[in-house]
Amino acid sequence: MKIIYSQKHKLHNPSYEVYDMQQSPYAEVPERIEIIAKKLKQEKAGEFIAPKSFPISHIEKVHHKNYVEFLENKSKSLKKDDNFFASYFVTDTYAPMTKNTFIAAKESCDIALTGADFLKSGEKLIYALCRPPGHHSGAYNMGGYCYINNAAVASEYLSNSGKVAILDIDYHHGNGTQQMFYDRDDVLYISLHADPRKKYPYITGFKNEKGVADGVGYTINYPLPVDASEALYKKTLQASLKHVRRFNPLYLVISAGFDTYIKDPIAAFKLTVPFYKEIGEEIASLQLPTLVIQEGGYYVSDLGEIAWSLVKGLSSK
Ligand code: SP5
Ligand code: ZN
Repeated sequence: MKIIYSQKHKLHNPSYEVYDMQQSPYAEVPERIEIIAKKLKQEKAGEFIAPKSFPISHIEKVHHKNYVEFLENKSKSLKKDDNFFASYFVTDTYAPMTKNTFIAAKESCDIALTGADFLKSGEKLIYALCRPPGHHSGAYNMGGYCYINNAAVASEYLSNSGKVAILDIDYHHGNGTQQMFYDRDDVLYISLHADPRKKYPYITGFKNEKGVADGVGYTINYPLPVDASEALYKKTLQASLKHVRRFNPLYLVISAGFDTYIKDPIAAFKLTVPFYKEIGEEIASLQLPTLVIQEGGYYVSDLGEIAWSLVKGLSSK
């Protein structure tokens, strides 16, 4: 396995998020990636590789140019320690911008693209240690700790070689990713997530969202009870993998969120550390070249163990 990693994510470290006019500590902290990197290094899980820099044009295939320019220019115009909450090109109060937000988000996306390049050259398993995460960022918006949709940019890049399936196992629906591929039949988007009537992003991720035009049938949503058990999760995962098999993609992209963990502070699924190995084994049984993209997961001290458990499963075939 190759692990794509950079230190630059540390430059993005907002001081707070906002909910109902109340400030609370920012859950999406730099230690998240550091603890995963440390564990994977300790376990000799794979070779660590620094990202290459890709042209912005890759990003602008899924994000609108006006949005990307706003993100870059606004971010760079901020002063050190500013936390700026945009009022346009944004969907919620969970994505403050700071001076280095664009630099970190661009690097995070380069990590995903570097991983995608390795798949194109024949590697079978890549772990892209992306931070900030991406799946809530749409063509025109930041939101939910996300600024550039790493999984979507990488999938779009991979899709010029053949069909791509995206399996989103973050606790939250990947509204940005869904939107970007909603009318396409060459990129399958499947998501398992908490019931949006109760959990963020609240307005997308329902069963009846199945795609539009050519894309009908190529978006599949599995909303689950907010406190779903491992048994239910496993059954649902197996159902979703059947769709991946039938689609027969050239590449698989996993939006890997660890906020499905039983101790996650903002979520309530009941998944335990050993269960991530089972998730990995199920995914590995597809025998597809696989790019793992880091998304959420906020119980920081256990993220390394979770990632290592998943990797053991993914490496099992
Ligand atoms: C990538 C990812 O996992 N993004 C998740 C964004 C969801 N944010 C919702 C957080 C809700 C926390 N509620 C705080 C209430 C404080 N009183
Ligand atoms: Zn999440």
